[in-house]
Amino acid sequence: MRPVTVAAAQVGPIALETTRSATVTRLIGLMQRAKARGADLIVYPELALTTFFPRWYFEDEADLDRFYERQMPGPETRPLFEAAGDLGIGFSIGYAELTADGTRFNTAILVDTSGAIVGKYRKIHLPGHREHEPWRAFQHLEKRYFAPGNLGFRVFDAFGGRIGMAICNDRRWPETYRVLGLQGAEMVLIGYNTPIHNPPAPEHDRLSWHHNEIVLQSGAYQNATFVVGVAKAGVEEGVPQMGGSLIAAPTGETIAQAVTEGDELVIATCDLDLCKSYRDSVFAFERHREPGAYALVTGTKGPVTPEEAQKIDPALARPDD
Ligand code: ING
Repeated sequence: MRPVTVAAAQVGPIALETTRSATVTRLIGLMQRAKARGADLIVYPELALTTFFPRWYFEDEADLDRFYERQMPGPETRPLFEAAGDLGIGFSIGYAELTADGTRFNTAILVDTSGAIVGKYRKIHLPGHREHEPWRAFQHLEKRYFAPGNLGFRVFDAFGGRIGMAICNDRRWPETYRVLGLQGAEMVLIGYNTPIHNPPAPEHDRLSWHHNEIVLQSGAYQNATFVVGVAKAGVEEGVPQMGGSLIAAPTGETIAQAVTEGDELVIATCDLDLCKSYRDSVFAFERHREPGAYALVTGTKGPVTPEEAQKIDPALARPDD
């Protein structure tokens, strides 16, 4: 048995004018409650220190700087690290990162019970658009405000197991989980900010919770890992964002789930040894995968014609005699 008690700390709306220190105080409150309920690790959402600012177009880039962290921990976030060290609990948190060379990333870190940063991830799948699109009820300018992550999908040995991280839109792409699964991930932590309305495809809106659940469950099952999905939820600056935070087991089942759209702890004790039941049988990658048949998966970004596909994977041109 290798139990890890994890708390998905769903966070309700954060207003534009809310100060970082007020938000950090709120996050520490959730941390204290999680510890009191036996959590070893608390997982906060994507961009958990500020409002989800990609919903607005900022003409003057100088107006963006206020949303990014230059240091982690910095003066306003250090109390979170100190609280974690005092309580003896680890945490993961998403935030907007501004690097010394001026690059902007949508980032998440993993901090162990000693308060040391033991993992960092920069969001690779950036959804939305780059240019201001006034027709939209609200913007989703992640392609404008962040660079694609440059650290790959990594795993980190901590909390007695192997932890992976991803952020929001990453959870919709099976490649995310497979790259982590191929490194032996046993628990994948994924914070998200998901507007319920998607202006280019309003017909999807009613399915927001369904899509969230199937991608987290399938990522867990198909890669023999626990998956912890954590929302920034509620109506934030007029934009409804879904909750639906949940913990999925390697069985593919949801084992704990949020029932509100506000601050809520979703807690489960996860025995990481449960991963073995799937990792050593139906998803014994080394026995059952056939990478020779997957050339198109990394051979092209978008769809290709059958002729182009045959150039990438000659097997597709073989006579089916
Ligand atoms: N948010 C959304 C997500 O992938 C989105 C973007 C919204 C995609 C609605 C599809 C439908 O959950 C972020 N921040 O990636």
